[in-house]
Amino acid sequence: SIVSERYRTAYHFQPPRNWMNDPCGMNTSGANTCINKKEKKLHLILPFIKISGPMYYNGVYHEFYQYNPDGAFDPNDSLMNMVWGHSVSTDLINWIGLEPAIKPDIPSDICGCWTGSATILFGVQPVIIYTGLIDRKANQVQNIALPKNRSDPYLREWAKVGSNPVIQHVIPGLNSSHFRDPTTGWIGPDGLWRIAVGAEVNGIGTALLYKSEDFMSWTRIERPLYSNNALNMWECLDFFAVVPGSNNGLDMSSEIPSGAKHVLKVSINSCDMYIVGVYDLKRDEFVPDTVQDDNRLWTRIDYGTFYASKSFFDSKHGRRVIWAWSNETDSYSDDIAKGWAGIHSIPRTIWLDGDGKQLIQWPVEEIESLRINEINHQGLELKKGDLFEIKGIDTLQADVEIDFEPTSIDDAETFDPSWLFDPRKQCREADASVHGGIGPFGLVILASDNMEEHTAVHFRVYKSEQKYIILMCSDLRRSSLRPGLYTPAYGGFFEFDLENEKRISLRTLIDRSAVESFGSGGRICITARVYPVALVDDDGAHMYAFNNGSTTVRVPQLRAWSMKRAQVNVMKGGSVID
Ligand code: DQQ
Repeated sequence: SIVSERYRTAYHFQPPRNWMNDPCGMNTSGANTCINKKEKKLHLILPFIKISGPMYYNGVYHEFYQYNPDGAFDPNDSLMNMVWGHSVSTDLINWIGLEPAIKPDIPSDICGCWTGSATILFGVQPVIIYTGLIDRKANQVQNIALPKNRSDPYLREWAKVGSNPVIQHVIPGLNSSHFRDPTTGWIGPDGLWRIAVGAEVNGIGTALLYKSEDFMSWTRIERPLYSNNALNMWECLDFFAVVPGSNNGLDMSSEIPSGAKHVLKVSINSCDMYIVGVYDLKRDEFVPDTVQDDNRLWTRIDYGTFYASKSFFDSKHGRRVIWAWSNETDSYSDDIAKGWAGIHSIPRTIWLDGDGKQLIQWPVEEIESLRINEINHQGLELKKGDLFEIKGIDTLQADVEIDFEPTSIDDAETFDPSWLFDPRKQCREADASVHGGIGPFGLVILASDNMEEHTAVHFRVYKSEQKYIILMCSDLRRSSLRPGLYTPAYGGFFEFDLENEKRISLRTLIDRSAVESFGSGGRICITARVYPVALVDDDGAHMYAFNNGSTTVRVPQLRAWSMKRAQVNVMKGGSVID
């Protein structure tokens, strides 16, 4: 229908139709690793695999994802038939859809193939480890699948090993319906593989740690990798190493340089949050730099609709890349009418800031290949109440980069630390229409002629003792006139060295129903889903830069582009694979 097509994104990842959720495991093949002693060992351990030298897939990215072949609804609700969709790409932007990689067809996954991860053992042997649902009570175990033919560059077919399930729940106090989402494996100094699995033990969320010599038979290490007082299980754990201040990614199974930090990412209560710390190799334990028991204060990967993220080391470019599921925020009946539900965020390079505390994310540079029709403004000045219309690009499919420079830092309002517990409340109360000292300033996008519909992405600067704290909001409350949508004002706070940095940057990727915003060079990210009527009616939508604070804001640079449509799971001739 016209509705489904207008809201369908043009350059975000999604299957041609039906429901999609978590990214399950992505990896580049083609790590040009030499055969070493360990690989010889692998040859002994996996005698059924002929190792014929370093495997070279020529930089093919594989994306696996939770997919419902039966419709645009969540099959987890009925605990039936979740499969692993599979697509391949050479640039993370254009994707070729393939047959699902794994489907429920053995006793240990008969009610669903849930989330898991891909690991490439020693650069040569791809392995999938995933959660299987063994019954309608959602009891969970972990299974393994291997590619049937490693010389197929697309690794189309996967075979489950005969020894499945490779991990079963035998731990006292474990809730076996909360035991899932194994991570990508990494090697410890003892040469053994490790994986972490999210679980609820005695009612507490925990990251269980397992080790293995051959990736097939696993023993649990008694002490968990990490646990705190979380009352729900952590879904979709991700564990990776980063060097503060360096945007070079690290392969968790290579030597980790001294000075590196580790990041534990957890998904809980619709939020992806992370803790930075060190991995104590002797105790095989993750030790956070600071313990924050109140998880409302944990830093989030993204403050919007962004869940179940997974990162991987991209050996083609030496970077770590993360992406996540962004679900629809329209209604169930809208999804059924559209025939599709769920997209993935634009893949982002992720690294740790020089301060060792804050992750930075930025859309992979390949996305810039879709930019056309650049427009460029320099030296604008936005006084209180100014609205500057950004014209000359496709406002429904755009990439906008804008820098804001307050002309004075004297008028910042005073920060109240209690706001940290609920930034969304602050975004509602101090919204784009509420005058401030420095800010609100930002973008108004997807706006109808009379502004009845619009989405505002903006900043407001506060002063807190010795430092400045900025609130970034993505306010959807007026994003659509349609009823039945989830339209919150998303928001988050970040610290900013206003005296020295001066410029506060905003990049927003608009892709029809997706709005992904990156504040301050990627220090804070907010992904949102919007469904304006203006978009459907083709009235066109307007885009503005605005300032509603008493301090004049200079815009030294504003660049914007229309974004071309990417080839996402589209076959030659325009038809789609399902
Ligand atoms: N969805 C999966 C689970 C995961 C959850 C099932 C997160 O494995 O824990 O599709 O969205």
